[in-house]
Amino acid sequence: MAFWRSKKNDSDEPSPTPADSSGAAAPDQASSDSDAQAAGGLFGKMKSGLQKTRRVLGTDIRDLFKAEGRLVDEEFLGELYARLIRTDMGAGPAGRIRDRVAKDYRGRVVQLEEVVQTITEDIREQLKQDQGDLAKADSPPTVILVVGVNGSGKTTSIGKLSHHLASQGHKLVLGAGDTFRAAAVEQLTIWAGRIGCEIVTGASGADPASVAYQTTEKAIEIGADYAIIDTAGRLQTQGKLMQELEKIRRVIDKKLPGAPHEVLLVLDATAGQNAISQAKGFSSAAGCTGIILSKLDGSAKGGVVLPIREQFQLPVKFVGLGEGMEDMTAFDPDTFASALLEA
Ligand SMILES: Nc1nc2c(ncn2[C@@H]2O[C@H](COP(=O)(O)OP(=O)(O)O)[C@@H](O)[C@H]2O)c(=O)[nH]1
Ligand SMILES: [Mg+2]
Repeated sequence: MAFWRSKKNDSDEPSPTPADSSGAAAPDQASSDSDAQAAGGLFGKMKSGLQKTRRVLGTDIRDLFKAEGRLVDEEFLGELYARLIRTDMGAGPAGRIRDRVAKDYRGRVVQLEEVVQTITEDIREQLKQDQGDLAKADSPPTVILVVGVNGSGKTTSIGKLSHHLASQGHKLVLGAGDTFRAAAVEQLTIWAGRIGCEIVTGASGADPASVAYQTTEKAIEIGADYAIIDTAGRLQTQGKLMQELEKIRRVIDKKLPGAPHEVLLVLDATAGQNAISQAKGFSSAAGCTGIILSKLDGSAKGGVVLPIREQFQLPVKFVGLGEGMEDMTAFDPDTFASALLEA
């Protein structure tokens, strides 16, 4: 998938996380991950980021089994379903997994590993998606707009994405479009300083659309590869917010026809099923093209990615796995499903 994968060869170790205070770096990934998944750093990172969800799902499912295996009957299927539901994957996806296990094994005594493999495969299939890569304009700059409710992780995700793009040698401009909160402008300015890239800010309370316009203009002027624009997550009403996002998109397109090339919706994984209602509010009005699922590391509800994929015609492009600069990876269904269930 996207560029993160290209790093897999040079990192068997978890990447250093300079700004990370969460202590979430994978401590014990070295031994068991290495064989089937040569993804190395990425797989380890995903696995440790999913620790909380893994603890719920993996432990729960393992608890269903005794050493001699378990008969797959209605009781077992009911218990399995209840445990899947606890990861916030929702009734649809959990029901499909249960039905698949029923179809494959009903009336048989099975071992844990067989069932885990079936569940992993099913999750993988449910998550299959096209267009997981970050969009790229035919000619630079690629303009990326980042939307989502307050606190979902927009600014932090922009920081992480920018850090990655900059470390690949790309030239960037950030746009501090959340002009309603002075702290938001400061926060993005700190990221720009860390990364060493340009930032366009407006005065406090300035028109966010004009900041977006100027950011696009700046990117063209200095020959940047990417312009990444932050937005406010809350106005007086949801309708006003959507109108504003619409206006931001319009002025960007006016400056650079066809832009923004990507509108990324940031959803907070710790919100579990509530992330779905957030997505409903944004996805159509804001013209979203992809999702960043943030804070997977802090969530035991990582299963929520299944209903997100099920209900929105939007690919999950990145997942946030911590607060540090390096704590984001491209989303890859295979890696995700394996990391979720592998012991
Ligand atoms: N653990 C963890 N924290 C995150 C992640 N992404 C963002 N945060 C934290 O969530 C809080 C809100 O993030 P922020 O980027 O300011 O959200 P915004 O209001 O949408 O811009 C901050 O304390 C971030 O450090 C993540 O992937 N993992
Ligand atoms: Mg912000």
